[in-house]
Amino acid sequence: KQNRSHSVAILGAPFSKGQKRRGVEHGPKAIRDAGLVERLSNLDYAVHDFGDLTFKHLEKDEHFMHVPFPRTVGRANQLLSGAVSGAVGAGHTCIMLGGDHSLAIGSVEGHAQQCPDLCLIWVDAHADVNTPLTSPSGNLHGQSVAFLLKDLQNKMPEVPGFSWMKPFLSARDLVYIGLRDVDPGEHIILKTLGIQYFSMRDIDRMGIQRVMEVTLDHLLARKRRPIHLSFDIDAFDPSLAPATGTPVNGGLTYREGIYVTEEIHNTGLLSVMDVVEVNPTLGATPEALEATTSLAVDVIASALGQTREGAHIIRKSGLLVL
Ligand code: 6HN
Ligand code: MN
Ligand code: MN
Ligand code: MN
Repeated sequence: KQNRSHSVAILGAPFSKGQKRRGVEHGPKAIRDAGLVERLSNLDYAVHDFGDLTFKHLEKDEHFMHVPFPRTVGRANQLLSGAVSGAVGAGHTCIMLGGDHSLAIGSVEGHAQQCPDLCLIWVDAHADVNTPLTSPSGNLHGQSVAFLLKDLQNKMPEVPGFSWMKPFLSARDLVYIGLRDVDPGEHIILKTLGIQYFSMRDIDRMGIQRVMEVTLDHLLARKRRPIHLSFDIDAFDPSLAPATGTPVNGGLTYREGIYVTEEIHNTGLLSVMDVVEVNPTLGATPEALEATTSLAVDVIASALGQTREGAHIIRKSGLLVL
């Protein structure tokens, strides 16, 4: 069950133009500084840190409707898509460090180039499934899923910067966990497409154990297939992850969040994980920032097999050294 034969690729994506608050582009450095590589090396992975991608801000990038920086966001995601596809193609389990959540467009798209049958678990306070027409803010980090879903194709205008991709994901290949701030247009989409989601109310009602059972059954019962886990740090309660741009009260506890990643690890199917929306400039104190970044490292380590019960590796000889 332990998937330790795989090597892990870390891809930094210092990008913030999918929303209006600066600072989230420093997420990759902050998460690395919290000790990510060392923690994963301690789990006995070969860790390949590919460093940060270099994103260009395009000079001429007029709003599309009320959506800012469409070409800059589109281009960044095109670049990221290639990088994720390359890392997965080379046999790595890929950890993408954001950056804002618009980056999931390129991350999931690149993953799908290698694994067309992937399924997507979206852990977030938000559904990020607005279209440019339903979006109250215009921000592309609240629209990522709408770019991925085949089922929304005829509801999506042609956004400049995104002609390099086509939607490929079916609504039944997606499950949300942690929702508690869903816009009216998003709620219509969730309901009309019949998307499986677990709001914080559902977690209160069912418990996180049952939520994960139904989630994994929904996605994997017919066929075992690669999992893309897109983890927005704002899924956690703001008391645990304060350094983020759109905090919403009443989020996941530490134990609920870690249970989600433990269960995903136990499938042996995690293929790509995004960790996004860590904004180091929004930590009110150094402690608030440290809490957020060390939580990000904890969920990554847990998704890659760090256990709470402890573990041991049986060496060649098969003998335990006591
Ligand atoms: N995120 N639903 C709001 C919007 O602007 O569309 C918030 C989106 C937040 C996005 O946290 O990744
Ligand atoms: Mn999000
Ligand atoms: Mn969010
Ligand atoms: Mn809102």
